Amino acid sequence: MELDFLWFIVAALLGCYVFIFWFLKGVNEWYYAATVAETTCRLPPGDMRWPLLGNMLSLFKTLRSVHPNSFIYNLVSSLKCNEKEEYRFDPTTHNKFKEIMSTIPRREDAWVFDLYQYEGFWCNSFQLEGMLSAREHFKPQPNQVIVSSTPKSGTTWLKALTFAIMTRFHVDESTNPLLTRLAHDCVPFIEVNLCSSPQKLNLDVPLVATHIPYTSLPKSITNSSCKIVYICRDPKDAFVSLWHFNHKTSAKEEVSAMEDFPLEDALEFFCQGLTPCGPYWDHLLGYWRASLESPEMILFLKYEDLKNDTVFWVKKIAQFVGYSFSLEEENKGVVQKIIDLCSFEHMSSLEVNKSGMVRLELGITQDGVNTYEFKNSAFFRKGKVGDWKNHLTPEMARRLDQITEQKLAGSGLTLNVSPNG
Ligand code: PAP
Repeated sequence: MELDFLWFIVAALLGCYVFIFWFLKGVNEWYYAATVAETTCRLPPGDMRWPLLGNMLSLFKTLRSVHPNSFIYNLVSSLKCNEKEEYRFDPTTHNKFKEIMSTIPRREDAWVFDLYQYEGFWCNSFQLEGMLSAREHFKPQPNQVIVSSTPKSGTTWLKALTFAIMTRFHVDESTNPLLTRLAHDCVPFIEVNLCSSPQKLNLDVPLVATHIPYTSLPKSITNSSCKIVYICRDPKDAFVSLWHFNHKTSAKEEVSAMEDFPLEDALEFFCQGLTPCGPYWDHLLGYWRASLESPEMILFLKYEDLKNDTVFWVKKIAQFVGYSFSLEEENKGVVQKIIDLCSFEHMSSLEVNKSGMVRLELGITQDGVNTYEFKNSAFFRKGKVGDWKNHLTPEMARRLDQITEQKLAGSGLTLNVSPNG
C-alpha cells in the first residue's frame, strides 16, 4: 500500500513536471512566433501576443500550431503582409541562417558588428540573414534598378542621385522625400532594411540598393535584366571613411571607440580583407568583371569621377537606367538642380540628416526584436576626395596602394588612386 502511494506521488510529480515543461516551452514558442509575426507583418507590438494571453485556453490550443515552421504561422504572415518586400524574417531562411552561422568563421574583435565569412566575403550577421532572404524572395520589378557598392564608397550619394533622377516626374523640388528622409530610407538595401525603414514610400520607383558581392547576389537579379549601377572609391579614402563611421556608430563614446580601435589596427584588418563586405578589392573585381561581360547591365562608376564631372556622370546614370534627360529638361537646368539637391553640402545640412536616427533591426531573439540605433549624420563626414592624407602616414598609404596594384593587376581596372605624398 505504501509502495503504491509512493509510486503515485512519483508519477504525479513526473506528470506535473512534463506538463509544466511543455506548457512553458509552448508559451515560449508562441511568444517567439508572435514576435516574428508582428515584426514581419509590422503589427503594433502586442497585437499578436497580448490579446491571446487573456484567453489561456485558446492560447494553449494555438501555441503548438503557430511555431515559425507551421502552416498557420505562414498563413498569418501571408495574409497580413501585403508588401512584397517584407521577407526578411522568413522562418525557413531563419533556420537555414542559424545553421550556417554555427559553422562559418567568425571575427569578434574588429568593427562594431562581428564579422562572419560566407562565400569568400565577410559580413555582419544581419546582412547574412538578409542576403539569404533576398536570395529566396527578392523579385525584381520590371525595369528594376539596383545601386550597388562596397561600404563607404559613395552609396548614400549615389542612392540620392539615382532616386532624384528616377522620381523627378513624380515629385517636385519642394516635396522631394530626400528633403525629409535619409537617402537610405528612400532607397532600401535588399539585404538590410527593407524591414527596418520606418515607413514605406508609396512612390512606385523600381529602385533598391545592395552591398552584396556580385557572386553572392540573388539569381533573380543576375539572371534578369536588372540594371546595376556600381560605385567604388580609392581604398585609402574608403578605409578612412569606414574607420570614422565605425566610431560614430559605436555604442561607446566616439573618442574612446577610436582609442579602443586605433587606425593602425583597423588598417591591418582592412589589408587582410576583414571589413564588412570585404575583401574590399574582391568586391570591386566581382562587379568589374561582370560589367565587362555585360556592360549593358552594369555601369561601373568611381566616386572621384562623379566628383570631378558630376554633370557628365549624372546624365550617364540617367541614360543607363532608362530615365534620360530631355533637351528641354537640360535647358531648364533639371540636371543641375538634381546635383544641387544631392550635393554633400546640401544633404548634410538637412535637419533629417543632422538629427535623424537610423534604427536597424538586427534580428529576432527570444526576447523580441534586436535593434541598433545611430545618427543619420554618421553617413555625412567630409565628402571629399583625398581626405586620407589627413589620417594615413605615407607608409600606410603605400601599403594600401601596393595591395590595390597587386589585386587589380591584369583585370584592366584602374582606380583613381590619389598620389602618395
Ligand atoms: P554606406 O556604404 O555605409 O552607405 P557611403 O555613403 O558609401 O556609406 O559612404 C559615406 C561616405 O560618403 C562619407 O565619406 P567620408 O567619410 O570620406 O566623408 C560621406 O561623407 C560621403 N558622402 C555622403 N553623402 C555624400 C554626398 N552627397 N556627396 C559626396 N559624398 C558623400
